Amino acid sequence: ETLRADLADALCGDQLHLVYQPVVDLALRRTASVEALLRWRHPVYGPVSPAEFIPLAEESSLITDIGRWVLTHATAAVAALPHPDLGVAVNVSARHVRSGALVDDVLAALDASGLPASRLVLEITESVLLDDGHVVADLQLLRRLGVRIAVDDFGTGWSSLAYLVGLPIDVLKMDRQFLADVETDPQRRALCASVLHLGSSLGLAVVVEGVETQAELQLLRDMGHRFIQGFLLARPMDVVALETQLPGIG
Ligand code: G
Ligand code: G
Ligand code: MN
Ligand code: NA
Repeated sequence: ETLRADLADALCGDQLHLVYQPVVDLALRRTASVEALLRWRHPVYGPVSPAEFIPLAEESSLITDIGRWVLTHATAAVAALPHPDLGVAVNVSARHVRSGALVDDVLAALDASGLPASRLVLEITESVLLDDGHVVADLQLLRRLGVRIAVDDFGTGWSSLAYLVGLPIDVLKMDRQFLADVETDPQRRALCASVLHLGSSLGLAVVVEGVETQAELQLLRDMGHRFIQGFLLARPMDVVALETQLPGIG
């Protein structure tokens, strides 16, 4: 496909950039971290969504090059901000984790940027954790260095919940589908509360994704919930806005 060939060019040129969406800590009333989200301005087609081009990149080792680019740029951008405690989360594709290159790529990005490992979060999807081989060992190594591991889109995949226990993870990002109808449907609300409870009782931080309405926010507050991300609080923003427009900080 032509789009895939164009993507290789995009990496060399200046067509890729990152935007950053705040994750807000309701207890401390401030932004705890930002999630780096990749954007591609195609010279002919204009903006192309990562939902479209990441799967193309995943068909080849191009995804590893892209992942390395994102790690390098996101850590450098956040290290340069006047916010010494702000974390940054980077989405890592399954293929990049499985390639075996992730540990070296993360260490290189931390080294080049000077960002402390404790400020970096790697977002992986739950299926990656079911792998045999080096994946779990690599994630364990990164965690020992202080990097945090988050399970993205939690609850949309797979399998049993039992896999959560004993795996090298720190954060659950609850998929926004768990917010559907929580305001009106007591069963949906109970399901959402159960997921939050499960995470916290396992000692994990839980981030609720996709908070769009004041009613959802109030419900989460009433449940005593702490970390949220969503258009209601902040849209993904460019690196310049990060300096001055973070909820509770800028
Ligand atoms: O930001 P947006 O909603 O357009 O993202 C769409 C999808 O693309 C999401 O699943 C998101 O996790 C993924 N995505 C965004 N940025 C990156 C990235 O830098 N690397 C990877 N692997 N996926 C990304
Ligand atoms: O798969 P992942 O969780 O990485 O995807 C993150 C994507 O979710 C980002 O591309 C971001 O644009 C999108 N997103 C963030 N907040 C909201 C929200 O409140 N509503 C919706 N519909 N999408 C959101
Ligand atoms: Mn994510
Ligand atoms: Na997600």
